[in-house]
Parts: sequence; C-alpha cells; structure tokens
Amino acid sequence: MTDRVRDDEAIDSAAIRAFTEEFGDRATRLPPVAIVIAAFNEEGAIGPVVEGLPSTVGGLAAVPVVVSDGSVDATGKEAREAGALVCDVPVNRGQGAALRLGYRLAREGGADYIVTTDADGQYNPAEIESLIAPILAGQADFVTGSRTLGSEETKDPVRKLGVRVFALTISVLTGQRITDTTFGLRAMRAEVTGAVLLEQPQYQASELLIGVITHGFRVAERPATIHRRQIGKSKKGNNALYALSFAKVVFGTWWRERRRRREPAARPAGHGPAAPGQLADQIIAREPGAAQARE
Ligand SMILES: Nc1nc2c(ncn2[C@@H]2O[C@H](COP(=O)(O)OP(=O)(O)O)[C@@H](O)[C@H]2O)c(=O)[nH]1
Ligand SMILES: [Mg+2]
Repeated sequence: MTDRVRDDEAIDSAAIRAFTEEFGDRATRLPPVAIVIAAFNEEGAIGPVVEGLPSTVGGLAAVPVVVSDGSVDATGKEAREAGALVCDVPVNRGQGAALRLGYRLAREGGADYIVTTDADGQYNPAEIESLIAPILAGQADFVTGSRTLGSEETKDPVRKLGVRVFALTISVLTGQRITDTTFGLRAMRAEVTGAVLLEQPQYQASELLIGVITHGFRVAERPATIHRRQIGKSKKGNNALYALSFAKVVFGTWWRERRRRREPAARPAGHGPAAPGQLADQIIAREPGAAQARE
C-alpha cells in the first residue's frame, strides 16, 4: 500500500466516523437511492441544488449525500440546512476523492443505486428519471447523461471540441460508443463503484467510465442538458490544463486497466464491495466491548 493510499484511507475513515456520529441511523440506513454530490466552496449554489433534488427517483426514496472537502465557506452548513446528509473532509483532495468517499458512504449505508450530480446547478434534476430508468429495468448498470445527444449552453468552442475528441478517443480505446465522457449527471448500481478501481483525486470522470466499461458492466447514455454555471467558477483550471489532465487520466486508466486484466492485483482498502449496513457495523465496532459482544 502506498503512502497516499494509506493517508487517504485514514482521512476517509475519520470522515466516515464523524458522518455516522452526526447522522446516526439516517447515515447507516439509507434509502434505495443516494444522490452523491462533491462540493468545494459552493456557497450560494449548493443550497438551491439540494432543494431542487427529487425526494423519489423511479418511485424509490432518495437522499442527497454531499461530500465537502476543505471548503472554507458555508457549503456544509448550507447543504445541511437544505436537507442533505453532509460529510465534511478537513482537507481538500479533489472531486475524485470526494466522490469516491461519497460512493463508499452510499454503498456502506445500504443504498442500492447511486446518482451523481454537481453542486453548481449545471444539471437538470428532472433528467435523473430518464437516467435511472434503464437501470431499474435491468437493462444497464451505469447510465451517463450526454450533452452531445442532448444540449449544452456553452459557446466555448474549445470545450465543445474537447468533449467530442475525448468521446471519440474513449470509444476507440474501449470499443464502446460514448458521446460524452465528463457528464456529471449519472446513475448506476451502487456495487459498480466498489468493483472499479478509483484512484484519481480530481479528474475522475473518465477513470470511472473506462473502469466501468472494462469491467464489462452494461453502459448506456441518455440525452441530457448542461447549463452554464450561474455562480462561482470552475475548479478545474483553464481549458489547456483541463484537457492535459484529462488526457493523462484517459490514457493512464486505459493502460492500467489493460495491465490489470492480465494480472489481477489486490484491491486497495475502501474500494471493495461493501455489505449493506457496513457503516452500522463500524459504529457498533467502535463501542467499548462491542467486539467481544459481537463474538
Ligand atoms: N469535494 C470537492 N468537490 C469538488 C472539488 N473540485 C470540484 N468539485 C465539485 O465538482 C463539481 C464539478 O466541478 P466544477 O469545478 O464545476 O467542474 P466543471 O463543471 O468540470 O468545470 C462541483 O460540484 C464542484 O463543487 C474538490 O476539490 N472537492
Ligand atoms: Mg461545473
């Protein structure tokens, strides 16, 4: 285990402990759908986003789980007041690390399905229904929205071109036709997130997508909309930095997964499939004498 994985594991464990202590049963007995949101300094945006989320998805009860890491504004407070379960991480690690932790909270809290969206209001929560439908119908394991099939508000030609170039690249590398590789509104069976190796601290979208495809999960796309950010600005840097970082993750993940398929490696802690209710076990295990009592 590398130092970074060990540090990440320690940070995640402490954050999970604080989360379960704060929310108790609400955290350990999640409804079937967890809507996971990574948020970093999204004061002013996160409140309306959480309030706009549906309380049921595909007829199943849903709960928002917000992971705020190192935010220095009122992101956590605003999300709590809007009704989300909020996991605060004291250090900023990036959207990838935050989502990975959110997936773990969802799986171990007993959710069967995970939806992701962003904290900045760029996605339309009404479209969650069409993304989860193929999963509930047993036709797909992972469904991503696609702006190429749907619509986008940006006029930025570089970003537009980038979306298409990366979609083509991933389609060619994996043999699965994909038209949008970075869409933040997605739905999946919760166990998918435990099966795929997620190591990217920030530019996580293509790692998840390539991992899901190479593991043989059934992937589908649905038309969806992306709006412009109304408040704050992107945390991902300018287009050149974004594209370069993204390209590194695309080729790095593809290469890693090729090698892993040839020689399956041990899975780092926190990535494995979790039994539902595992968070509750962690609480019990922390109580003095609990280990003996459970034997
Ligand atoms: N927890 C956490 N969330 C982040 C971080 N960076 C970005 N995000 C969140 O990830 C989502 C997408 O980020 P954004 O900056 O809008 O990226 P863009 O839409 O790709 O330009 C938003 O909800 C951000 O708040 C981070 O370092 N930590
Ligand atoms: Mg954004």
